[in-house]
Amino acid sequence: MTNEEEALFRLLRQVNLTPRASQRDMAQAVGVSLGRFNGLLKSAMTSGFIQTSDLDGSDRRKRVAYVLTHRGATEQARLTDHFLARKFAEYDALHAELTGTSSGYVPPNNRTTLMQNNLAPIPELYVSYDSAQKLKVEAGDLTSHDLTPRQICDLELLMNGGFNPLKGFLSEADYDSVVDTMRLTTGELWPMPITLDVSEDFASGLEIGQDIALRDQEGVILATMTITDRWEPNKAKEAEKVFGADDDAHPAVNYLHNQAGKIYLGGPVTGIQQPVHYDFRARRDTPNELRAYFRKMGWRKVVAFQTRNPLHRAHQELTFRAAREAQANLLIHPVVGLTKPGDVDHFTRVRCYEAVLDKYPASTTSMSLLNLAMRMAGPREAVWHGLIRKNHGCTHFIVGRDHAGPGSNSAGEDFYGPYDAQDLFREHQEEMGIEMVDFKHMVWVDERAQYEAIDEIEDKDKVTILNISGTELRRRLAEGLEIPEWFSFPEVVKELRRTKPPRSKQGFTVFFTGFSGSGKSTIANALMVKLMEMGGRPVTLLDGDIVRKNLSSELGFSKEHRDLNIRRIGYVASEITKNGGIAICAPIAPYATTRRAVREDIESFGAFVEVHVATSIEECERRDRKGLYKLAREGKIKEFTGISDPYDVPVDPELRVETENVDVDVDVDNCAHQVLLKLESMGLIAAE
Ligand code: PPS
Repeated sequence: MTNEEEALFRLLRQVNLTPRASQRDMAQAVGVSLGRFNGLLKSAMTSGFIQTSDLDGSDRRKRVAYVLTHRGATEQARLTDHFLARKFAEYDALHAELTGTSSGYVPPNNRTTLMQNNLAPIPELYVSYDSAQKLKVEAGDLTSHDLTPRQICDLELLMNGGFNPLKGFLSEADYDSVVDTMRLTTGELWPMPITLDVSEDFASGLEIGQDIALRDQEGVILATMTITDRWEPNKAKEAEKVFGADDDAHPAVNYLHNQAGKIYLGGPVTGIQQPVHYDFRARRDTPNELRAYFRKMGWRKVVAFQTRNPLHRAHQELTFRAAREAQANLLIHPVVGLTKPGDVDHFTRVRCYEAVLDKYPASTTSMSLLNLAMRMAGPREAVWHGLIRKNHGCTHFIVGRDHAGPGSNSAGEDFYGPYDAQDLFREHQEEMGIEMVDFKHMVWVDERAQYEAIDEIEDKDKVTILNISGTELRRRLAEGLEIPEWFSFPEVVKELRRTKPPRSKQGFTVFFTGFSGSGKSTIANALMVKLMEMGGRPVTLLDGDIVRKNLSSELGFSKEHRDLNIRRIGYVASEITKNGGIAICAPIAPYATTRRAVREDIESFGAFVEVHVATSIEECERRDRKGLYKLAREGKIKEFTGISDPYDVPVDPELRVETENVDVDVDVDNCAHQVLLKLESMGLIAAE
């Protein structure tokens, strides 16, 4: 770092800290004469790092404040790295002089090649409180982008240094490089594209060089971003390279194709404030807060355990063992941002984690919540998780079998090999500066009443080895069956039972789909009455026609409007399901992707039972109960499903009710009964 750079660093830092101070005070704080200070200030303003703004009239003496521009904030972050590097080098030299050995400190700009000290602060993208107040007011006039839940998670980790060395959403060149080589254009390892996807409409109104405000879902401005890049990505290529296959069965690929906007924006981010979390505040830590905690506790080595599931006894055993083997402390670092659709909600999980935390020896273990949006990208995800944990001050990371695996692809095979994640991590761990700890498969040995690693048991044929798989646990919970004490802690089981009562007491959604006139409404009505007769749970019918009179009265039948209509029905059904009721939906719902999105929304709260009322278009037209088919044929109704608009036949519905050659009005009881039998076989209804 040259003297010029150091002076600029001190100036930017001071302006960020005390934007309202007088020039004299600032010059003193920077440690230069007023004349030199003026020179520095002028040059920083010419370079676009600092700008002035009028203060309100109440303060008569000081009429301007100096604030960092977005460029200035980025430059400050860059110089901070350089400055720290120099200080570390000086410290190291002093340490060596005093002790004859190196201190182990490694300058930040070398940290991808050597083990990094985990306790030093890392750069964040936030500006000072004063600058933030000002920026926030100015950002009110900027074009705004309302962040999606996933983008909020990404932004939080960008701003707090969790995604260090990223300084914003990836530029096109960095994106290409990350997708192709897992590296930024600087050569630094970074496996996951962190991109800001927006709609074509929004992107077309922007210019390169423009600043935009990034808002959360309530409209609070969290950051600003200078747009340096705007491009249309090749999503199929991204899917292949990053997730291993362009297959919608992968949750992140599905997100990429069906939820993410068409255009990506790239550029540096200036952080104004952290996203607000009302839940478990005391359990959320930024990387620097965790580093400070480890410093304070004297934890030099820390093993992180990533999880998106509740912890049971085997997890407690394996995590503690891993920490003992590495002679380190343990950080339980669960993801509470976005995980795999269908996972146990994070409120329940955190209550479970807190119960398990008491089972570790005092002061050996801590827990912190990570607001990460997972991608389930297996090997790349493991490396990404490792870098994030390194940024959070951890030195070791537990990687298990099939780490962050997304399940099966559309051919029913696993996306990744069971040890691909471990292999990729091992290949890069030295460069990453965080060491992998193997995940041992722990099983209960009944005779010895203890957990042991399966590959260490020598008398396997003489002892009784017990284990309960995740699927089996879910089955037992769903059916209200016993969960033995050797498997989990009573407090954990109690929590899980509290939020996941047996299926016959949970809410669920029956989603009928089929052509107009197929008999959906008739069967749905009969089913509603039968379920109401049984009692126990409130039942709501969201019939296509009725919804269109109330909830969606302003909508037509374009693809966009139909999607909106179905998403609304899905939203209401998910709320009903979440609150323990039964929602029966009966729209046409012609698009498979929309039905799938609704399924995902609902499955986080309860079962989604898709029923295809499979009456052919010819039969529906022959019946033409409402006279609409005739009008559609005459061209008097446009975009009519099956006549002049598409219908994606459900490929794999829970139930297909054949109503061809059946008079639904007469046979409705039988049709509704088929649905009841299906519900019974899924455990959703049961005799008291
Ligand atoms: S969608 O596609 O799911 O949003 O449709 P939905 O809300 O179920 O509405 C379908 C009912 O609206 C009447 N209708 C039409 N259907 C299909 N295409 C066009 N263009 C159209 N215009 C009006 C029709 O009566 C449907 O009622 P059902 O109960 O399905 O017979």
